Amino acid sequence: MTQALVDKYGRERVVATDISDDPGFPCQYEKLDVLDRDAVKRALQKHNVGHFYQLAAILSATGEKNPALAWEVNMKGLLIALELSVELEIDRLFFPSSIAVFGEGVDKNHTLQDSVLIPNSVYGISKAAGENWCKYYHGKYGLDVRSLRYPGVIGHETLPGGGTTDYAVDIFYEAVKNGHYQCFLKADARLPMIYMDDAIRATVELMEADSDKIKVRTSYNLQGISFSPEEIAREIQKHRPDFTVEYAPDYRQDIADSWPGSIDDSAAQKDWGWKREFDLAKLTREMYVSIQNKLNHQ
Ligand code: AKB
Repeated sequence: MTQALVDKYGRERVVATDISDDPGFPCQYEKLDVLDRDAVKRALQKHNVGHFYQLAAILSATGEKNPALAWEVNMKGLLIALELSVELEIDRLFFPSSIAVFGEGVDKNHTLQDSVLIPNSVYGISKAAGENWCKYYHGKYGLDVRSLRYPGVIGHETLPGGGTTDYAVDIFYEAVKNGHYQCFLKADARLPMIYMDDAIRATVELMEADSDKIKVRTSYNLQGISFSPEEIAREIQKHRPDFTVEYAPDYRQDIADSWPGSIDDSAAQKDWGWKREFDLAKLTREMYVSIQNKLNHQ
């Protein structure tokens, strides 16, 4: 994400933050805890921030292990961002939501934009509440806050961090390294996913769109490609024919069972022109070859 923003705006106009020491961002850097309101305010003022991407979150699987922490980080982090955006008159704020907002009572295929939100995970509850906070701040204070319901995001640069869809990244590392993967979801657990490049492009396109085009102020459904572990394994076998997978579903299967298999993103297509570029074959090729190169050069 940071690299895409640097490519677009230049390194002197982008500031990345993290709770740890600078992991090597290609731009200006601030070490920052998103729950420290004063520190966030100082950083926003110091850099005169116009577009604020508040991406920090505890994901679904980690959230189930530590619900209080997930609620604290996901909700308090957002509320601080919303309050400061109004106070400092930030032009635009981005909030990452998720397919995890969906749970009971929805069609599992092509889940509609306006479907009921009854999530089963703490992560999903925090995202559903967060979306409504965004809509509230837009309505009450005119804050230009925008959001996407991300599917599982698959990329080769960053290692996954505590999500249910993480298997779809792990599987590539294990395929390249060992030719074998033990999957924590069932073979047929079909979920919506998206390749990192498409996810980043969607985010930047949403943030760049004219304000009058943004009709959804909760969060836009974003669909990339839906597949199951056995489908992606078959695709990986085109690159490594001896690749094998065994299935040992754990508590993450319950989370996956509560999520849709695909979501309908026609509102994003219509309102601001969203269109995905990566299908399963292209995603698999990019992931497999990039991880192979990365591991060969270590
Ligand atoms: C997760 O698995 O928790 C995330 C998500 C779908 O939001 N990747």
